[in-house]
Amino acid sequence: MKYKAVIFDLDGVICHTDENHYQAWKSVADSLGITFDRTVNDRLRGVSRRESLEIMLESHDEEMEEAEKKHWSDQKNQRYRESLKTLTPENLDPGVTETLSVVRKMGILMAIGSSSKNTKYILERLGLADAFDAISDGNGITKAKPDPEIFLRAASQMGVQPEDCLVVEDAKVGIEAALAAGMDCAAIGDGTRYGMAQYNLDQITDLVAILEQTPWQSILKDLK
Ligand code: B16
Ligand code: MG
Repeated sequence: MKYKAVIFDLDGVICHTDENHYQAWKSVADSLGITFDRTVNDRLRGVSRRESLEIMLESHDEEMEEAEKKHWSDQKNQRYRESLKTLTPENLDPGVTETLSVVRKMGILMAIGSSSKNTKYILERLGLADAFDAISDGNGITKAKPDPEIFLRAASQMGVQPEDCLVVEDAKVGIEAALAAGMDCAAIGDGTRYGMAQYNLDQITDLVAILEQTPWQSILKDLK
């Protein structure tokens, strides 16, 4: 096997909570009278909550005090958490369940590498609390994506080298973080627009064919 471990991003890869993030930011933007659309939202993918607020405020005319920034950042999280209450294992795409099960059977380690501080709560709601060998999330990190810290921490928790890991990401900053960590990356969704990752996935189940490649097959592919 070319890879010993797969590190999955959470929002936008394992589940559709990227849409919940969008709706929560949209509702905060509406409260503030700020224009906010899906194009701006794509810039928030993988970015920390605080940095997301700063990006959203780019089109706000008035300067905002620190205390007010904290208030709106907390508001966004409250509205986001409220929307997560309806999340159940039924919300998992069958392709995700199938992929996790096949990768597990292949003997490849699996981790989550997410910027979100809500990672563990979401995994619990989806019935995936024990599905991964390591969880590296937005809690306790010093630098968010595109810094490689989240992914390097996941590799270290699994006891594997960065070059043995494949990251699955939907965010530009997430792909940058994977490459900066010295890992290969498979982009999915919005992430496929940037032409930066080693692989582009049409759907999560496409991952299996990549993992089944022997090192020799991948050398041939690189030569083509
Ligand atoms: P939270 P990922 C990221 O998760 C989201 O893509 C990004 O939109 C969000 O701002 C960030 O988590 C922080 O999330 O507010 O829940 O701590 O894509 O890295 O799994
Ligand atoms: Mg994501």
